[in-house]
Amino acid sequence: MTRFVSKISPQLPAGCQHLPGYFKKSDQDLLRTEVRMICEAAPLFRPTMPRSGKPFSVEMSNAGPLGWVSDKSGYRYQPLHPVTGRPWPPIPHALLELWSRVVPDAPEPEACLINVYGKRSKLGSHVDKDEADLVTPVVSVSLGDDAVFHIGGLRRSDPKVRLTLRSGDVAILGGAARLAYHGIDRIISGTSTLIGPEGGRINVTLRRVGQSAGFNA
Ligand code: MD3
Ligand code: FE
Repeated sequence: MTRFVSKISPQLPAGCQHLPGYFKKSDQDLLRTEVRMICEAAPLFRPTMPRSGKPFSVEMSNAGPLGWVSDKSGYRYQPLHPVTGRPWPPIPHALLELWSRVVPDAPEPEACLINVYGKRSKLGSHVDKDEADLVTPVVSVSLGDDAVFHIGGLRRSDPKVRLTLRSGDVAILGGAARLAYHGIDRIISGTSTLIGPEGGRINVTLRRVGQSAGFNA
């Protein structure tokens, strides 16, 4: 007698959409170049944790009217680079076009956060809640090495699903998933040379911040 042992295929939470291979290689090359140009105008900085001052393992920069920063006094969005004091460069056209295609009804993004991961970088489980607008989806683009991403529910203790984000993938985080705990467990080094011979990963997120960019210590 045959027993049907069905393997439960991991279901993404409602509102979380993964679009594998959205960008072809030539688009990925263009986006990597755009990110390099942003980082020349707005150099990468290493954020630190509020209170503890512990440095992140990820380096960051931003484009757009507002950029996300974190230091001992808290997480916030601000119009000026924390080191150079200059405004952030504009969001590249290719990313504004992505936004208008995948979230056509949303108002334009105000922040484009660039996360740069080395082989050992990770991003602990967190909720993105520094925006006044917690309804408009967040749109993410992955470039370079594969990453193991996890997403759970509204509570840190909720069960998590894991998926691999690969170069060229887009993720749209809206609906209930907008306030879900998520993070990057690890980078799978040696899976891409898009960023350079040493590998590495870049993630770009487009966000609506909304009025009264909050101050959340
Ligand atoms: C789920 N970045 O910058 S992108 C972040 O790969 C962040 O660098 C990760 O989490 C990265 O805050 C994950 C996918 C992502 C982005 C925003 C989300 C997932 C999200 C917001 C709400 C829920
Ligand atoms: Fe996040």
